[in-house]
Amino acid sequence: MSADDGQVGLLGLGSNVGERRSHLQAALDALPAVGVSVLACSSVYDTDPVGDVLDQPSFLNACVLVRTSLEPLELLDAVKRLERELGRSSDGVRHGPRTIDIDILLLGELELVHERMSLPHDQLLSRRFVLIPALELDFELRAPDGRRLADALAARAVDEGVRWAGPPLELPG
Ligand code: PH2
Ligand code: MG
Ligand code: MG
Repeated sequence: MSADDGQVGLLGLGSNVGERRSHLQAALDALPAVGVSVLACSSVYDTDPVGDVLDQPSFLNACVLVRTSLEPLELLDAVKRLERELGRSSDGVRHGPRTIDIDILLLGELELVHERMSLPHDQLLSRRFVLIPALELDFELRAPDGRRLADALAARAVDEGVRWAGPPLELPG
């Protein structure tokens, strides 16, 4: 099976510890070796922390369009392995600081509720740090139920700061 098979997915990358942009780049660079082709990457954004832990450094976030033949749980295992290899400790606070976070936001039109993951990602439509880079990649993106990401962004209060912080990461060779 060639790398052109499979389906298009959307990943979210985040880091708020150390050399944040280097951690995002290292994650992108590691994807092809685990069966995930990188099609495009958004600009990088500096974003205010959201969620349960607000008192932590700001994040760099980006979104990545990928193509993969991996099944959802295989893809989850692959990104969790990469997170560990890139230095993320497994004992961190939920929603707390992390060297690298790789989230599976969309995988084709799949809808899945599993104890280990949901597709689409349950925060896909509610976080500006996801919607803004995702829409930069494709303004027509929709959730599998047809809801437009652009409409979700328009409906959100401009309360979470999201600031352009640099050009797209380099696509892996
Ligand atoms: N990730 C979280 C919790 N909060 N906030 C921002 N701005 N960016 C993130 O990537 C992020 C977060 C848990 O994964
Ligand atoms: Mg996350
Ligand atoms: Mg995660």
